Amino acid sequence: MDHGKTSLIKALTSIDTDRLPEEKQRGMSIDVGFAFVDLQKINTRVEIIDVPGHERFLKNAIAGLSSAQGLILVVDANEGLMPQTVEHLKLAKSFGIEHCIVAITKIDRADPELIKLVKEDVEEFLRKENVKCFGFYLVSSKEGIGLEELKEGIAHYVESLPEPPKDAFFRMSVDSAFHIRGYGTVLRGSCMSGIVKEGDTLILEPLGIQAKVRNIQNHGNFVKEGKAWQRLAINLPEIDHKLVERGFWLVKRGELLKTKITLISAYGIKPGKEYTFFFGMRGVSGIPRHIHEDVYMIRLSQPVVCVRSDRGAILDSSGRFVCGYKLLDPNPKRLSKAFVKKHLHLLKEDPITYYLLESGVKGMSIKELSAYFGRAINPQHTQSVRIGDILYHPDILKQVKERLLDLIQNSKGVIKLAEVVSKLKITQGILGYILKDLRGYAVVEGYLLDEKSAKIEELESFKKLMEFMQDGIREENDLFNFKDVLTVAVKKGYIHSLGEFLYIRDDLFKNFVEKLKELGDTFSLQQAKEKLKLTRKYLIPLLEYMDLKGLTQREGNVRKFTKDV
Ligand SMILES: Nc1nc2c(ncn2[C@@H]2O[C@H](COP(=O)(O)OP(=O)(O)OP(=O)(O)O)[C@@H](O)[C@H]2O)c(=O)[nH]1
Ligand SMILES: [Mg+2]
Repeated sequence: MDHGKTSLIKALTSIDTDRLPEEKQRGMSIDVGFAFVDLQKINTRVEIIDVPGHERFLKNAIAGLSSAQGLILVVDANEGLMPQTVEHLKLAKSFGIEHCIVAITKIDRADPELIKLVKEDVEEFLRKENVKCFGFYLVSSKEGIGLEELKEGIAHYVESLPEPPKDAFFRMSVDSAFHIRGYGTVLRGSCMSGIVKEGDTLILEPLGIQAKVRNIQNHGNFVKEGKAWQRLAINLPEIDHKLVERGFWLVKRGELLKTKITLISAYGIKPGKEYTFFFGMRGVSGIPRHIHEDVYMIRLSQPVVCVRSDRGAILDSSGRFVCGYKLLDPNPKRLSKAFVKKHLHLLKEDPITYYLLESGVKGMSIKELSAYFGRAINPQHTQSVRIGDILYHPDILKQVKERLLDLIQNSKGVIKLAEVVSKLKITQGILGYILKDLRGYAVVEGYLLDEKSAKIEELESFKKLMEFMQDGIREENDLFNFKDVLTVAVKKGYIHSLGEFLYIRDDLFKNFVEKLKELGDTFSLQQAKEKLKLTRKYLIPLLEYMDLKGLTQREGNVRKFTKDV
């Protein structure tokens, strides 16, 4: 507090971020302020956020820090590190910033020895906090000392930071809304990820209000599109500005999810106590339930928009900073401690696999999985089985298959498919996938049969097939309607497949054999033809089938019976 943040931003950008009359009156920042500097050298506009130093306005400081990508730690050369400096750094860290540059201010009235000591102090503090420092700059906003060097330092710092991810969905953290005559409602905020264009349809969450983007500004200039890490003012005439609260989100329809239960990793919170969890600029109260080690399940009092790997600050009920959190699961589907504990390693190291396991037989659509991460997930980069647009964990499908086999065995080898679907709570898609390479089973009349053990005699189609075949040998073409039951009937010995696409009932076959036996031990083709009154088309395959079965043996022009049937 009072270390010269607002003065420094003004000296760097010519923008006074203390705009409120009360801020002027009291000579201190109360709310977060926004400025920018265009750094020609790196051809980049750098957004600069001023945060209030007074601890009473911690939530406003959080609003600023939550959307920052880097940090200029401002330390008064005469005062050195103060509790608020420490707290701001920890807050920034809780939002995932683990680097900074340091500006030591008011050097116009500090003695060089003191400056040296302060610098050493800060260095040690940053080392202890594991925060990488990109440089120290000694400045005086009053005298205009060191400002160019600081700008150079900022340019170098900004260039060292990663670019915003290109495939991330649009998400803006809204900090204020107002009405402008002739334009209507404008929502102002920080674009956290993605791109927004004129004409886009956006949703204001958590209210779920839809509105069309009329135009977009960045610091007073109209822009065709707004992108990650920019300050944006978006003209959305359809929204009533009075409904908007700080921390609301602007998103695109169907891309991100809204949730009230999350899994987080945090060190320093107590289960059962109430805390305020910051999701971007929005603080929502919630109660943690301890799961295992650093993992907690949080039930929030209001829905939030969040994605895997989001970070944020946690305050206690009296508004003091406690620690940061890292979001592990934006929408846990399995709330049992045992499940989370068992798969903790996956939850932390291989979240896609975890989410797929968690989704069980319901699986996850590609869209849903993408929402968990806030970016488009390519299903080919996941170890999953894709059925239609739904992804499943391979183990889940294996389990379903095992349970399916159990079901069939427990119901004497025959089970209705509809029953399988409802008992296992699976889709037709999964059933189809499993049946596709299930050997030794057949689907007949909507029943799934174990070809070995199933009793098929009661099936209507079996009865019809046997009736249809009572008069003699049949061709496969005529049996098309009985395809499924035919396979099982053949396997179970009710029907013989003679080859050449011909089929015969077992009793008729035996009958033919008996008749041929009446001809003696040997018989010729002609004798067989006359005895059985069959055309050559049917007779030859029948006799060859008998050879194949070992009933007869061909010797020149005659056949000999080898053994009794
Ligand atoms: N001598 C001197 N005074 C300065 C300098 N920078 C800021 N000040 C004075 O220090 C006081 C606090 O400056 P601010 O810029 O308001 O400090 P701040 O860090 O924004 O304070 P909070 O917003 O309350 O946290 C003001 O009276 C400034 O005039 C400087 O470089 N030299
Ligand atoms: Mg200030």
